[in-house]
Amino acid sequence: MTIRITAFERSPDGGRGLARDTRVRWALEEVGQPYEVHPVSFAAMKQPAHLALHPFGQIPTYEDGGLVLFETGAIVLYIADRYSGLLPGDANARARAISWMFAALNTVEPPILELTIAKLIEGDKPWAAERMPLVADRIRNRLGQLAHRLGDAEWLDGAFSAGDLMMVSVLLRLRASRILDDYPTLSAYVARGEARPAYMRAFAAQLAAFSSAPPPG
Ligand code: GTB
Repeated sequence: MTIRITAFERSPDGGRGLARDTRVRWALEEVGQPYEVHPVSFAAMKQPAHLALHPFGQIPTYEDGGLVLFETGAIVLYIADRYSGLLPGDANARARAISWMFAALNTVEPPILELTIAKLIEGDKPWAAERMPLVADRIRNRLGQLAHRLGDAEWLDGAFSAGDLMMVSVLLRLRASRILDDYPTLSAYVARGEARPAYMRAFAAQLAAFSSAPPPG
């Protein structure tokens, strides 16, 4: 049975690859596994059929035979564990790569999500402008620490791994804010991720799906 994932029928980002299905597509491309995509509308995501796959009514989900997964961290870890190409064979190196996956999701992504919330959801509040520098400072703090650890290395810990896949995916969301421009080594790191053929295939696939989707009704 072919692996099946869900993705936005029409992504609000206009096909810039920022929705979280892109990281799952990227992981599948890295390990060379074919997959099919089931597009879902915002309304369908909250219906029982989708809630049976994802308790929070979100995308992406992952189905393979009888296995149903949600949460991109769990999905990418499953893919990396099941197929070769995203985690090193050495047990310690493997554990370190998984640490970077968790760091991307639990330490670096939260302040970046705060920025999205501050802009898109709280932007019209009277205190929004006052809060924005605090939100940006939290991101800068993390980026400074990450840049320090990366140094001049190509990837976070030896060869490219699921840890880098997740970190690059998370950092990509900063592009529109230009904050990343102040961290040239991180910008170059993200560019290296985007230049990987597997990422380019994943990006093109989500863009094609967006282009061919019917206009929102
Ligand atoms: N922790 C979960 C995971 O990692 O899988 C989070 C999943 C999640 O947030 N899914 C979002 C969703 O389904 C899509 S990716 N949202 C609909 C809902 O909650 O009702 C988040 C996202 C959405 C849009 C953009 N964008 O347009 O730029 C970027 C990212």
